[in-house]
Amino acid sequence: MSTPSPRIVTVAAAQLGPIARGESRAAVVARLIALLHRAHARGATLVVYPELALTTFFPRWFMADQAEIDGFFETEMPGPDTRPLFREAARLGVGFYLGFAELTREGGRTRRFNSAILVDGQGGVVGRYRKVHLPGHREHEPWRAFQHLEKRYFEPGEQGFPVWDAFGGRVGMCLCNDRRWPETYRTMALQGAELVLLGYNTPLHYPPVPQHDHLQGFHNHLVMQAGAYQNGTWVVGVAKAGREEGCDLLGQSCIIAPTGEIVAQCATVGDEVIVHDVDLARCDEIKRNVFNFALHRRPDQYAGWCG
Ligand code: CDV
Repeated sequence: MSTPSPRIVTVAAAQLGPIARGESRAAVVARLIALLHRAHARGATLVVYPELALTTFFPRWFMADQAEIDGFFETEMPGPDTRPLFREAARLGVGFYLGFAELTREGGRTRRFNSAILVDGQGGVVGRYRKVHLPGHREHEPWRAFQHLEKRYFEPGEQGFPVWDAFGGRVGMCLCNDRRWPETYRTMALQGAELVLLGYNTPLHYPPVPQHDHLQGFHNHLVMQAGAYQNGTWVVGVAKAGREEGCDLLGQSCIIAPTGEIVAQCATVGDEVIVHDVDLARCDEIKRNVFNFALHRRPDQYAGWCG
C-alpha cells in the first residue's frame, strides 16, 4: 500500500481544573483564553475544551428552582460572556470545541441540552452536537454522596452523531458518557470520521457501583482507545478534572492515534495543555486494512441484533 501524504492538524487538549460553583463565567472564560494562548504558542490550530466547560458540574446538586438551574445554561452562543473567547480565537486563527449547557426555544417550547459546538479558525460555528447518552438519574437520591441529575436537567439529543468537514478532515463530536458506547464511534466512522472530539466530567466515585471506583482511569482509556482503533480514527478526550466542590473528577485527558495508542496525556488534574501534530492520513493505516469496513465488515450478520 502506498503511504498517503500527511494531512496535519495540530490539536490541543485544553484540560480544565475544577470550577467553583461561585466562579463567574467571565473568570472561566479568562481561563479558557489563557489555555488558548498556551495552545497557540505551541502551534495548535484546534483546541478541545471539556464538557460543560463554562460552569461547575451542576448536575451534582438537586435544585428545585428552575431559575437557579437555568443560571447554568447559555441562551446564546456566543453570548456576552463567551464572545471574548470567540474573538480571541478568531484573532489567532484557532478553532475550538466547547461543551456547554444549551437552553433554546424550539417549536414553541423551552428545551435544554448538554451540548458542544465546533468553531472554525474564523470564529464561525461549524456544527453543534447534543449529548445522546445522558447518564445518572431523574429524581433526587439523597443516599448518594452527590447527585448526577443529567436525566433531570437535560433532554437527550435527537440528532444522532453527525460529522462535519473541517480542519482539513472529517470531524465528529460527542460528550462524556457517549465515549463508553461503541455505537458512538461506529456511527461516526460509518460517515468517514477521522477525528472525534469529546469532553468529559467523570467523578472518581460512582455511587451505584463503588467497587469500580479504582477502575475509572482504566475504563476511561479503555473505551477511547478501543473506539479509536476499531474505527480508525483519532480521538481527543478532554477532562474537567480535580477536586470540584468536594467531588474528585478524573483527569487523564489524552490524544489517541487510530492505532489506539495514546500519543499525549495530561499529567495533572489542573488547567493543562497538551499538543500533538495529528496526521489525519494515518487513519488509512486502519481504515484500509484490519478495519476496512467495505471489505471485512458483515452488516448482514448484525442485522436483527442491533437496535
Ligand atoms: N458526565 C458524564 O457523562 N459522566 C459519566 C459518569 C456519571 C459515569 C461518565 O460516563 O463519565
